[in-house]
Amino acid sequence: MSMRFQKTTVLFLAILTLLTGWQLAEAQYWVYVTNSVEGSLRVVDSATNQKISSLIVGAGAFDVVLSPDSIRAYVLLTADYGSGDVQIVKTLTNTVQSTIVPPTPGRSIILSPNGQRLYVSSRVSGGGAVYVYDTSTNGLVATITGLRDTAGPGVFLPNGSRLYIGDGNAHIIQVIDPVTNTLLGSFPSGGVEPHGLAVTPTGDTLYVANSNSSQLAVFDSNTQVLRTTLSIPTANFVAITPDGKKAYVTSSSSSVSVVDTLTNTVQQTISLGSGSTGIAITPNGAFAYVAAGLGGLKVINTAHDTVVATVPFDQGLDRVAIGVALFQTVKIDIHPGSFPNSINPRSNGVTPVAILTQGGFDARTVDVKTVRFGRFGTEAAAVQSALEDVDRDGDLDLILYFRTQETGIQCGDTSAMLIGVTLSSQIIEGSDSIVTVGCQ
Ligand SMILES: [Ca+2]
Ligand SMILES: [Ca+2]
Repeated sequence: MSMRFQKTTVLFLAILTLLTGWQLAEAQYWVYVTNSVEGSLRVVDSATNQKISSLIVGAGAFDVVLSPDSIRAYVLLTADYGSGDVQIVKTLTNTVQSTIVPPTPGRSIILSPNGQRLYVSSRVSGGGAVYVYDTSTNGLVATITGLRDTAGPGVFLPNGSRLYIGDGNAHIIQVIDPVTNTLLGSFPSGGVEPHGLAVTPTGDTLYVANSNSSQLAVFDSNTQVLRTTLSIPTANFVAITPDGKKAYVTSSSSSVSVVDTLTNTVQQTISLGSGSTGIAITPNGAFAYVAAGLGGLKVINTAHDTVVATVPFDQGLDRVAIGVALFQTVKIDIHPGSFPNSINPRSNGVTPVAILTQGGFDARTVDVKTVRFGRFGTEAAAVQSALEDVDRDGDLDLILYFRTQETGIQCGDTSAMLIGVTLSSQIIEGSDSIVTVGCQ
């Protein structure tokens, strides 16, 4: 077992333990983007719009959905470019945990709102099928048959009572009962080649992007009656703000259309300079993240509908999903002010570690009794602490002292970790390099 794996596993367990009894502050999000050519799942921190990690999950990495607790990401290696399998990624450790291999290759994935069922749509001889998996066991629990042809992207009603899946060849939306896992019927998609689907948070309205006829169709989601259609060039995907007031529609042309969901009219078009596919909106409604092909990941501020940032990528992006960041990375300094950070694992003394106030993080907000420091960030509790301006930049930092014998640090270790919780229940994590001495 590698050191890195041990560390991440222990960190994961430690944070799961910390999660019990603490509510997470929802200030920071992680934005997941896929790239089918590179076969990667990349993570961007919404607080800084910087790339924080990358994981190769396999060729054809396409659809990405997150579990409601943000602990797992499901990535489909779409049958068009890859194996059609689903990779299950543990988000805290950024590792592939397991793989679902559907009986026939997957073409889209949809997670039930409670996260308990994963639906994998597929093409089978003579039609389409949807495989239903129990996410606690990753076992196949049902196969829904009788679909017309290509089972395309889908969406659940927020209460989980219906699943709609588009069929881009027959131009229909198929209606599935997720309780009995049976196909109830279908209705015309309101245009040609339905692609992205979205439902308002109240569950009243279903939006269908018909890409080939450049139409956004608006349905009453309960009666499936077509209310109206809007003209949107090569409409691709739709995302709706958490307050239900606006729908953002991506397009193979170079703009995103903003639809007022009350009047169902296009309020604004935002120019991106390149075509766009996947889109997701942060849970607080503040930003829309758009996969804009080779133009990178575009960040739209939803208050004034302008592009406020671009995260560049070497390869074109395909899909976007957004989850709550499970911890915030903070800057720590072992042996403040000195470098390298020498630690003698046999010492009976204490090791000072500073948590620095910087980049919008205030070290005074750390709940000292929750902090642990050592090999995995789970070991030593502080025996003493103080607020001091350790780095002399004019603000107070937190300095903590740990008994070196309690840190679990071993000869040859090259880094140590600190994990804690703030008074507002945000989990923080920081690491710094070390050099072990006195080991001969
Ligand atoms: Ca230092
Ligand atoms: Ca300071």
